[in-house]
Amino acid sequence: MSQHEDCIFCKIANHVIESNYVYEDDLVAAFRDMSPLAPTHVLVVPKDHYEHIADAVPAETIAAMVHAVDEVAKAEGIDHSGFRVVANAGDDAGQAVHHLHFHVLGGHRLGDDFA
Ligand code: DGP
Repeated sequence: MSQHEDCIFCKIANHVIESNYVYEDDLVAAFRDMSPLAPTHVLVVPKDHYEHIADAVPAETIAAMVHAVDEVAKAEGIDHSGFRVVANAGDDAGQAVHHLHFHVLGGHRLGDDFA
């Protein structure tokens, strides 16, 4: 396991700081975004630190993140109504937290933008 000392998502995913968790397994944690843009706005985060989706993320970790999206959608009751998954990477995408995360958004009719 490799975490970065100053990374907020490393701390939340590994329970150094507690959050509002929706799902967790050995590789990933999912918790509610602190500034929700939709009725469901959950972040799926690996426990190891990667900058973004193009940071040589192991296939096993990507698979765990996709599985977590499925679990979150079911737990939130949005698996049939629909949802959106967003992964910002780098400055032009406006990535604010430089630890890989999927936004899972749903619970109302999503617009053409992010949420
Ligand atoms: P992005 O722009 O893709 O890097 O989005 C980062 C998201 O993370 C943003 O929607 C707000 C959320 N966020 C930032 N810090 C925290 C935190 O400490 N706790 C929680 N729950 N969410 C956070």
